[in-house]
Amino acid sequence: MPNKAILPAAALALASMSAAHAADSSDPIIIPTHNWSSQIVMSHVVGQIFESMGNSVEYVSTDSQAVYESVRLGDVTLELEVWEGAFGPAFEAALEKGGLHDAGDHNAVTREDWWYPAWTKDACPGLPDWQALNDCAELFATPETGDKGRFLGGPVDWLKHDQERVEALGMDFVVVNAGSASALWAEVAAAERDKRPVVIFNWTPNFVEALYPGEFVEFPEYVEGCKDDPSVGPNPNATYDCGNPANGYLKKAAWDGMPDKWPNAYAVLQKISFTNPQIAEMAKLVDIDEFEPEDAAAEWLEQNEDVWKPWVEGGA
Ligand code: TMO
Repeated sequence: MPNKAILPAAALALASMSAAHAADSSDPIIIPTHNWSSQIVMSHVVGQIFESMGNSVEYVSTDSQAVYESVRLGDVTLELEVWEGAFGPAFEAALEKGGLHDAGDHNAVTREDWWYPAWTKDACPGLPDWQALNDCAELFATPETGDKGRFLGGPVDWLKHDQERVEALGMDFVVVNAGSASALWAEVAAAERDKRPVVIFNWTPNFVEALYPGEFVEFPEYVEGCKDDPSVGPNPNATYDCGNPANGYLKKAAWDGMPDKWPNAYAVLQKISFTNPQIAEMAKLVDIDEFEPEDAAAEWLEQNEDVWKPWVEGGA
């Protein structure tokens, strides 16, 4: 115990020198971006942190499911937002094949599911229960969906399996996929004028919660196996007969070659951990304040030096 404190000064100096001399490759770190705002801004936030350390960075727009294969193969270097609900299965499949690894969790709790703005509950007071929603299906009917309710889901690459869920639970809803995240917010804004009931796909952390109070629909609780084992969940003959995890993880993933090729950037990646309010703020800078993603990132970095500078300067 006492000896531990008396490390020779020379050994200490040597240890810190060798850490400083393990230089990052001058090849660009390749950061994939997707089709929702917090992920795009966070990618630029982290890219700009890497640049502040002398690294070069490239951004590539990538499909949010296929990206796990790209990280595994080293075509892109990392992924900053692995949402359990949307990407847990793709991430875990790539983990099993090998080539990428879990680079740690953000200090955030995520949820991705069917959601409605508060006024919807005035028309359908049994909410947030999913069976109450189903009993109100005709309130959500449109010419496009006949006498069934319309659920506006996210872009198809988020693979939410909403249609399978509707069938597994025998719901009177039709799933329509939005072409982009902004189409989801436009739907809520249009419905607000006459307080029309709507149910859309939404998630947290997001900027939406600051703009529109609302709630997630409570489906049968997510349990392990519900998405791939028919016997799990209330319908013994169907998969996807449950909601998404209500307390999902948000992880970082990295290519297995990153620690050797960019040791300093990798050390920072391991320390990076954003919270729900920080992630919501990143989305807000784009979706409400209308910054371009790279400017939103610069703004966020300027306002949050106390958060990220210690990751770069703090040493071990
Ligand atoms: C993956 N997402 C946050 C859009 O649900």
